[in-house]
Amino acid sequence: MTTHLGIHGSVERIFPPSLLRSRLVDGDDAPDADADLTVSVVDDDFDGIDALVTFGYDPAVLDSDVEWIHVVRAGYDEFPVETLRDDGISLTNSTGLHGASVGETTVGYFLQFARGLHRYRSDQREKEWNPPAWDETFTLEGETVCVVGLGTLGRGIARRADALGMSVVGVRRTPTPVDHVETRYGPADLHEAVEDARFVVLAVPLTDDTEGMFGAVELDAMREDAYLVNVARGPVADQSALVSALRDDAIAGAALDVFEEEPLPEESPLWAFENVVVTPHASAARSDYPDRIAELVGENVRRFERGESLANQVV
Ligand code: NDP
Ligand code: 7N6
Repeated sequence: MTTHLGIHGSVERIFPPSLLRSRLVDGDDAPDADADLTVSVVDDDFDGIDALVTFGYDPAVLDSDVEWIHVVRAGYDEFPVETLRDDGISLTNSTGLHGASVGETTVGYFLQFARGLHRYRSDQREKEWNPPAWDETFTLEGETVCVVGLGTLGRGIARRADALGMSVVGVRRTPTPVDHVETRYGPADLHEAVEDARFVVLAVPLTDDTEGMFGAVELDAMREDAYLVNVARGPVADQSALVSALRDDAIAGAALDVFEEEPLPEESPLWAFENVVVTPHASAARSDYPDRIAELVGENVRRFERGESLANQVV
């Protein structure tokens, strides 16, 4: 069987598509079997393409012969899952790759706030020597984090927070225990889950159930000295409710990697808060990302050619 794999130009948002092409054609992850694989970088012409690796969704796939789409992200909220199902197009995602990167970035946010590092960096720019007030710093050890969503991201965060001596509680739908998480709450008990935490981390996919799940009421349930971290998707939190909570000092601060609109518009009030750390949807970035995608896609090409079920299959 010959598979014509297209790598969509939108992948460039994360890494050069040609890098993935060379890894799939010549690298260790090149499907070996009796595969006859051709790989090309494509834009909007899917003529002759059987499988597409992409960052974004292009409706032109519906008028093509593409049978399988792989999205190079864990989040597939921009993809019309039901339409793809109806059209018999398989969709796979890249969950499983981001536990270490997002886990490390998230404990980095915690450390920044606890030890005041974000302030010293700003002071350095102004050449100002400002030691902290006696009551401005704290240690993570002994503090509690509530991780909302306990999949790849949530577990990566929980493991690292536990290693720093923090207590970890978490929220997921499934009532089974998770390593490094002392107490699991269901989504209906979100308020109770967050009320004792010094940090609340959003790590759920964007779905009908999670859109706006963290709004004014949930922010109000947080401690006044607590920080919100969003590494999920912007619309999971109500951004204007968050700005109000920050203006009213109802919470201590926030670290935000994702926003309702990206890039974050210049006029957003979020840029100006000293106690808000803005990162440009960068928490999962790592230079070996193309290798990890090649591993996943290479394995799925082997399965695709054998007619087996695909890894990370959404539909
Ligand atoms: P997973 O599928 O591995 O985990 C999702 C978790 O969310 C599961 O524990 C699931 O619960 C839980 N969940 C889903 N719906 C609800 C709900 N209504 N209430 C409570 N918990 C819920 O996904 P990943 O960890 O790989 O990724 C999660 C999301 O994070 C992605 O969809 C993406 O949007 C975002 N992301 C952002 C990145 C970034 O760069 N900032 C990088 C990677 C991902 P259960 O275990 O019960 O099924
Ligand atoms: C880029 C990851 C996801 O959903 O939003 C992230 O996986 C992007 C490295």
